[in-house]
Amino acid sequence: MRRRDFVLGALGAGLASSGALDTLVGNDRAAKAASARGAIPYGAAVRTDLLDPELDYKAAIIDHCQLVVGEGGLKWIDLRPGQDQFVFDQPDRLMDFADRNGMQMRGHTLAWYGAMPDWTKTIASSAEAERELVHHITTVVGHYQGRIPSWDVVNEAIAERPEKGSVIRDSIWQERLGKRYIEIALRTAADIDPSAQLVVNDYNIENPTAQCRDRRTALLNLLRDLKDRDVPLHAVGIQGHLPGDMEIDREGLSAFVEEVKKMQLDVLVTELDVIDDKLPAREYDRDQIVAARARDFLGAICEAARPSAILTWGITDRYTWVPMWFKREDGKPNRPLPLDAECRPKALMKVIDKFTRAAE
Ligand code: 9MR
Repeated sequence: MRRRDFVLGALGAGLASSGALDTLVGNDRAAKAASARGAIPYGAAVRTDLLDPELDYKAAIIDHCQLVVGEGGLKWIDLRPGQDQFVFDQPDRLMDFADRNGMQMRGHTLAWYGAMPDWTKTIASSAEAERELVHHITTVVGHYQGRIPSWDVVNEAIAERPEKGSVIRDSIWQERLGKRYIEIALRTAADIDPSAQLVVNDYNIENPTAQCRDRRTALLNLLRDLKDRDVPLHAVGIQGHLPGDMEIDREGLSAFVEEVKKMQLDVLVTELDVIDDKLPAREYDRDQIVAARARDFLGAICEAARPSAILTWGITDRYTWVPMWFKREDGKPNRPLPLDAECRPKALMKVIDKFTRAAE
């Protein structure tokens, strides 16, 4: 995939059994249907500090992406080393890079349980939590007002294993404010930048397991509740950290997206990669399975709706979070992303290309 003439405004608005012929035909149709309505912007999570020292990395981003998102930088731990500090250097540099190269930047993320600086543990009361959350979102969304068209406002709000009574994941926000924190975050972001696409972003909803099914149900209930109460919300982000050794629940995922569409919400793929620690050692075989998983995943989504963007969590296997949690036992490097460690396109890039490129 090469950089294409592209209307960036689009954002606002055989190895595995999955390689079976009928699946491929179905996915081809889904890819065509999605792309026939114009190209879908593609983007990747970026390690901003490496753009300058690693020229081939920088070139790969420029060459392939219409969107960027900081892999870090806008997380509380990066932005808020102290309670009175906001350190915008890194995201400002990424914004600059995006501007200079005709790309748009997504914002990740405003309210999450993870990557929180220690001082936030001292937030004691619900009033203090609300004050901090509102102050943070007002300042950060305000800093980029009109320049970040899409925000992951709330990240990973659904409990790992949702059970009756505890469907929302523990976090400082949930502990102090209950699930009201989600509404507070969305309303504040909408007040500060009414033009931004506000996204609730989550993962682990795509496999044929009871856990994924329960997580889909919990997420749909959350979205419905927010919509019923007119809380400003525009889209759901499906992260897509796909376990390479598991099938995609195509039916379950398509049905989920159908429901999202009925609520007049958009869908984005925000963090696609394929966790390959359990896949065969041979690179060719592994890359084919990785590509097939992504094809099933994107096919199931695109059959139900056209995503407003597709982003991978990183672009080259040289820089990926995957080995932090999913190192391979044979010591071989992970290959979860569209480009290999030398920034050469792999089978996964072809799949992404097929789903994102406008029909010629
Ligand atoms: O890839 C990110 C890694 O470099 C960070 O150390 C980690 C904590 O900030 O977050 C990783 O990104 C996560 C993203 O923010 C939310 N979804 C899951 C991603 C992978 O863990």
